[in-house]
Amino acid sequence: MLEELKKAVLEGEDEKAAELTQKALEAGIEPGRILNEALVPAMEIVGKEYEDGKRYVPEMLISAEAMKAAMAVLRPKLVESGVKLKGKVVIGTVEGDLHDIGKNLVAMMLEGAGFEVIDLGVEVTAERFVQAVKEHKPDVLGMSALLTTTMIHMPEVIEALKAAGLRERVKVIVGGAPVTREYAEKIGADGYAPDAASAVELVKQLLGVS
Ligand code: B12
Repeated sequence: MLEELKKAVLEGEDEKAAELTQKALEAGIEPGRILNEALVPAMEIVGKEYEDGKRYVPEMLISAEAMKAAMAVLRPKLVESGVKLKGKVVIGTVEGDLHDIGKNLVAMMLEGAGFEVIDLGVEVTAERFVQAVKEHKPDVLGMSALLTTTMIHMPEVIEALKAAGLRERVKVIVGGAPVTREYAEKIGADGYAPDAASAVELVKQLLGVS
């Protein structure tokens, strides 16, 4: 059943993925096993195939959607069963920016890798990012920007975290098409990743988990 679920995610069959997750739960398979033996490995393959140029963004998105459908069924059970997630990530697209396809992919791949993800959506102001860090106490804060006119809000968020005395409590990572590693360094972020698969690697590396 877990193999079948893995295949459904790989092939981007969202309804089937949700159904199989439900069946697996009904069959008494532990939620943690469903996550770690079907969903996470499927998303690892997706990430690898994307890195190797064997998959493109649309094919990655359909798998991410299937993963999301499965997670919707699994998440409450995971919480109940107290499975220890690898870490908590708050993510959002910065103020003035509506682009969320890449951010959603990053969020879904992180979830697929076993992290808890709190997605603040788009047009997130510095104030809301700071509020979310206070409220959720994440290990990592991720910001996405697709416009050269909105990426300038990233350093503002970092400054706002400093002003609130929260900067040391959270690792800040940034991404989005106009963002570069140099820019990330310049604004004092802890990391940058060019795509969703490497964002997962980056977060693992920053938190020292595998
Ligand atoms: C789709 C799209 C839109 C859609 C967005 C729909 C949505 N829900 O997201 C709509 C139509 C709404 C839109 C609107 C606009 N857009 Co637009 N849009 C695009 C387009 C075609 C694709 C973006 C995309 O989704 N790429 C696919 C994803 C998977 O890639 P990605 O976002 O880069 O994300 C990956 C990485 O960057 C990284 N990543 C992303 N976020 C994060 C975060 C972290 C923490 C990490 C580690 C990594 C990471 O991982 C992701 C996955 O691999 C781009 C062109 C392009 N080729 O980029 C223009 C583009 C970004 N848009 C552009 C513009 C100008 C606009 C508008 C201003 C147009 C207008 N005049 O109205 C508006 C602005 C609206 C606003 N206020 O935000 C310009 C930006 C120019 C610039 N340099 O600033 C671009 C580059 C097009 C162009 N060539 O002119 N757009």
